[in-house]
Amino acid sequence: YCAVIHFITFFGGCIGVESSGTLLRGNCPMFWYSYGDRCYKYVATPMTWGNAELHCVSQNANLMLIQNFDPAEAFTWIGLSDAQEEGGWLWSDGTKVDFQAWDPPQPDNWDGDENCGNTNFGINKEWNDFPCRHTYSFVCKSHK
Ligand SMILES: [Ca+2]
Ligand SMILES: [Ca+2]
Repeated sequence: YCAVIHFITFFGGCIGVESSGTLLRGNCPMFWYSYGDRCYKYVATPMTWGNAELHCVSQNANLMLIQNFDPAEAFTWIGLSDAQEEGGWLWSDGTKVDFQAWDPPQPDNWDGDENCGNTNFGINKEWNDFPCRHTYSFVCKSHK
């Protein structure tokens, strides 16, 4: 969990650094940010959860897995879905869900129609389940 906080701090720093034109991108493609053994890209264009994941997959990536990541602190899709089995939350890259940060009483599957996860919800900027067809910004994550 600490690593997540460090990443947010790091990424915030990156944005400031990039505006001055000296960002070191490591081995990541242009417009991607390097952290550890991964590359990250923030996509401001709002898309449905499915289109967001497809956008990431088309670039050999997946939707971001972490809590609380967005320079604008707006609702942001994360790679979390229970579309396969109600209540059976999975990360889109196949990783086991061993850390969760739902904003209680979420996930509530409101109206039986909420199968995708977003972050920056509620006062603690945690997770909510929401209809997948809604469009939010998102972050892609890839291996180097
Ligand atoms: Ca659901
Ligand atoms: Ca919900």
